[in-house]
Amino acid sequence: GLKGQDVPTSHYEDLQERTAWFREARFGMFIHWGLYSIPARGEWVRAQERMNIEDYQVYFDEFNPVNYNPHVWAKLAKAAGMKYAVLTAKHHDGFCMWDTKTTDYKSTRTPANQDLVRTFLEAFRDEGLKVGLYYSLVDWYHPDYPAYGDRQHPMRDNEDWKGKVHKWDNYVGYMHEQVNELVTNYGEIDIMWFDFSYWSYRGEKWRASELVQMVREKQPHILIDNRLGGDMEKNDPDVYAGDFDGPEQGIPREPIRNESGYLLPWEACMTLNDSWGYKAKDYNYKTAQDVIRYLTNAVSKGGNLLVNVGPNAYGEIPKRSQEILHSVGDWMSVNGEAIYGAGISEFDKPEWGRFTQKGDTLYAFLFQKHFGHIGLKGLKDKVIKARLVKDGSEVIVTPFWNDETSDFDEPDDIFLAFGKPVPLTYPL
Ligand code: FUL
Repeated sequence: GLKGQDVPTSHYEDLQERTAWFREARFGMFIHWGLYSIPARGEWVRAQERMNIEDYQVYFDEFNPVNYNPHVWAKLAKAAGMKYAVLTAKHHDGFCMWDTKTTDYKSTRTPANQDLVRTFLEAFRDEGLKVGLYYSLVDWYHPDYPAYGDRQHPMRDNEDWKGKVHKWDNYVGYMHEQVNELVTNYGEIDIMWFDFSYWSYRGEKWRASELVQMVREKQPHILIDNRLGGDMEKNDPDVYAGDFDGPEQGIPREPIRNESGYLLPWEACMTLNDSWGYKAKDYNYKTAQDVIRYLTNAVSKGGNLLVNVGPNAYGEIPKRSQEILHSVGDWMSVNGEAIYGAGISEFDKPEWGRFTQKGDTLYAFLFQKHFGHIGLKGLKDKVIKARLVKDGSEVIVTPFWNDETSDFDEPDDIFLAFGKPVPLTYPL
C-alpha cells in the first residue's frame, strides 16, 4: 500500500471499505434545483434580497417544471463520465422536493405535483448511477429556526422577528424527521450530503450523533459528508465522524489527512459558472479543459470532483453546461482509466502537470506546452514501458541528460516523448 494509507483502527478499515466505490468513482454531478430556479438569481436569492415569505410564495405557486426529465439528466451525467449524482432535497429556503409528511411546503403541493426526489432517484439508479441527497440544516422557512444569532437568516434585520421565541428543539425534531423520511422511504441512498453547521450551531446542537446513528441504522452503506460538524480529524470512531471531507470551489494543495496523518477520502464540489442554483445572467463558465484539470488535480491528491449543474424553471440543464459536460465526457471516454480507481502517486507532483497512480501504473497528465519530451524525476530504471492512454501508442523512454533542453537538473531524470496522459509501468 501507499505510505499513509494503511489504517490503524477498525474505524478506518470500515471507512476504506465503505468508501471504496466512492474513491473508484471519482466524478459526480451536483444538482441545485428548487423554487429559486424561477427568480434565476441563485439559490441564496431569498436571503440576499431580504425577501419575506410572501415575496417568495409566488415561486411556490408557479413551480411547474414542464420539461423535467431526470432520465435526460442521468444520461448527461453518464455521458460526462460521472458515476454518481447528488440532488438538493431541501436547500436553505426550506422547500422540500419530496412528499414529506412534516410540512406542506413541498413539491407535491405546487403545480409540479410530483415527488421530485423519488423521480430523480429512480431515473439515476436506472442509468446505473449512485445517488445522493443534499439536505440543508439551515432552514429559512421553519418558524422555529432562529432568526437572531444566525447571520445567514434573511429575517435577521426584519423587525417582525424581533422578540420572537424560537423553539430550537422543535426545529431539530422536524429536521430529524425529514431526514428519517429520506433514508426510510426511498430505497438505498448512497450519500447524505448535509449542509451546513457553523459557529455555535455545530455538531450536537443538531443532535448530530443521534442523527448519524439513525441514518446508518437505516442505510448501513451510506456515506455521510462532514458538514454536520462531525470531527473526522479527531479520529474518534464513536462520534458522528463524516465519511469524507468536502472542500468547496477549489482543490486543496495537498492530499487531506487527519491529525494522525492518515489520508481521508474527500470530494471537492464546484460550480460550472459562478452559481449553484440557476442564475440566468451568469455566463462565466469554465471550459471543459478547466473541468478536466480540476478533476485530474483532485484525483492526483486522492479526491473526487462533484461538478454542479443548476437546472432552470422548466427543469432543463442549461445548454452551455450540457456542452461542457459532453466535451469532458469525450475526454473521459478515452482517458477515464487514468481517473477511475486511480489516486495519489508516490512520486512528487511534476512541474509540468499531475500524476495519478493505480497499482504499478503511473499516469502522467501533461498540462503545459512542451518541447517533445518531459522529465520524470526519480524514475530511472523503473519504467518497463510507456504508452499513450488515448491510443496505446508507444512513448519512447530515454535515460537522458542534456543541459540545453532540460528544465531539470537531476542526472536521473527520464525524458519521455510527447503524450498526454502517459501511462508508465514499472515494478515497485
Ligand atoms: C454552501 C451553500 O450555502 C451553497 O448554497 C451551496 O449549496 C454549497 C454547495 O454549499 O454551503
